[in-house]
Amino acid sequence: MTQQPWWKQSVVYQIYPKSFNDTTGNGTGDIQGIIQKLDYLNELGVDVVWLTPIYKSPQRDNGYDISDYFDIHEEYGTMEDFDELLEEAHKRDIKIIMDIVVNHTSTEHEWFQESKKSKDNPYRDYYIWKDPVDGQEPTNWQSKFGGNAWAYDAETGQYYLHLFDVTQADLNWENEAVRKSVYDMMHFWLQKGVDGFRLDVINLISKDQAFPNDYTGDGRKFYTDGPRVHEFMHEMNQNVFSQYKMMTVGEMSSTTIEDCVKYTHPERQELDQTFSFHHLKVDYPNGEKWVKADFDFQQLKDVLTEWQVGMQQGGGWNALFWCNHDQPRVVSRFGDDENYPKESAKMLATTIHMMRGTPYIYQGEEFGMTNPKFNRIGDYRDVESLNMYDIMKKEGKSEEEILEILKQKSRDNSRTPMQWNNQKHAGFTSSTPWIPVAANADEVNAQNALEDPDSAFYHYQKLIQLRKKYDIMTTGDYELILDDHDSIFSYVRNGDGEKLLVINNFYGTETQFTLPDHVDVDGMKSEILISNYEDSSEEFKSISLRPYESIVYYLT
Ligand code: TEU
Repeated sequence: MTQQPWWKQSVVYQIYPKSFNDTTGNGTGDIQGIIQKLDYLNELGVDVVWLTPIYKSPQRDNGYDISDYFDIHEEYGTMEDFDELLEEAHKRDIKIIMDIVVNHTSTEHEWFQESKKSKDNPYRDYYIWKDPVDGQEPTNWQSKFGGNAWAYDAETGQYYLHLFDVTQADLNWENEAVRKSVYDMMHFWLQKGVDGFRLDVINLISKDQAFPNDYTGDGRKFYTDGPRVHEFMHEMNQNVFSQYKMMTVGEMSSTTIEDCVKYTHPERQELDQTFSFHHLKVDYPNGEKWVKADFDFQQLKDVLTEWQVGMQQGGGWNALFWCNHDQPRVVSRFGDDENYPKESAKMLATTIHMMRGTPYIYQGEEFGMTNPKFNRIGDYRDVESLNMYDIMKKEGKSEEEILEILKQKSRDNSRTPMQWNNQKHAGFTSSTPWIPVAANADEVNAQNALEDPDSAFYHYQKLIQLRKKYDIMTTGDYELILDDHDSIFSYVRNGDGEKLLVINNFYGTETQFTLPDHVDVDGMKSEILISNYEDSSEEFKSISLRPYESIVYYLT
């Protein structure tokens, strides 16, 4: 086949170090814990590991609040541990990508400490400071974690912008010195030998310099894919990325297809891949996250399809994912973690891995970890969840109602400790973990999955192997079929004289699949590449699908 960039045929595994594996017995995961599990990742077959932030940080937002970009958070280990991890991973042909958080820093970062000292401090312009307007916040923009996005500093009489927590101050990307400092930091990690970056909320770095009030929304239209963002991304590419063999994936908050095509079109030299989140808002009625709601299946198909087709036509490249450390567990969200945990976990894996893009697996997803369903507010740790708890309390919601919402929506749903085995604390730690282990750890764990040839783990392993063998998984064009079927998500990947026919039943009831006439399969032979029932039908034109049944046919 035509030569593809290596990262198009790769599968990435996301590690949230805090919850992965604790070797020191302090209840928090660490770098040595990751090294211990590299053989496990090798068995799964992933090509790349993305580490969420391991830098020095006060941990208000679990490391997305960085106080020193050149040092390792002490609970995770030392720079020597990191160097060892890099070496051990590379020995096994596993690449490591770092999480780069440069929309903001912790207010404990030296730059901010200097910046807040006085209006004429050389670092003042590293951040976004504004005078009060009528004795109030400079704009009505809202923080993503709740409340106004400006915080007042009494000493200098100005406000600083924080789109996230009050301890996460936004950097001023208009300032060239900021950009230069960021590029220098990136070179430091790349020269160590890391293989790429995941760039946190990178589409929020360019703010509308008029700083207008937003009378119809929360302010995001004035900084999302902002005025100079593509210029900054190209500059970053020229100053840094283009000088290394590496991959880049940008996390894009509330973005558009048009912008993501721009970010990832090879000729524009910005980024390689983008994460977008619209398919994960199908259980946010009217865009509202903090309510309990079922997901809208038709919307899920429509949104994913729009992105598949739009990015393909524009020449861009998607990062494919269901789960990360900010999202609830997919088997609890779009599957059935009680009645069909295995079937639905595998079906969801197939649905996303067979699409056009680079798939990401979030730790524990590979053996079907579920939401923990915490019953007490005391079990939650996430700054966003705790802020929203207070806000919902003030709005007059009952404790019970709030807990039901958090059970479905909290970011902590994916942050509970990795369930390695059925020993105490799921084998994650020898002491009390920083956040409770989910109650189903005795059943749902890596060891059980490894011992069961029919587990989701081996299904993921197979999907990864198939990607290496069938180029059409990377190159085929995506076409949705049975567009408005109320329980089947089916699509075709079209290649040159070959096709993948992907059929997924998204519900726990039987349903009938009939291949539409317009799909031209005349004279084609079929072979089942992967399915989640032992005896799936060889005949693909008309199939009676069982609960959550998922089949992929290779047609030539
Ligand atoms: O998340 C960006 C982001 O906007 C979300 O996914 C966020 O969790 C959501 O809007 C809350 O409703 C990234 C990181 O992945 C997240 O963990 C950080 O908290 C955030 O940036 C700030 O660095």
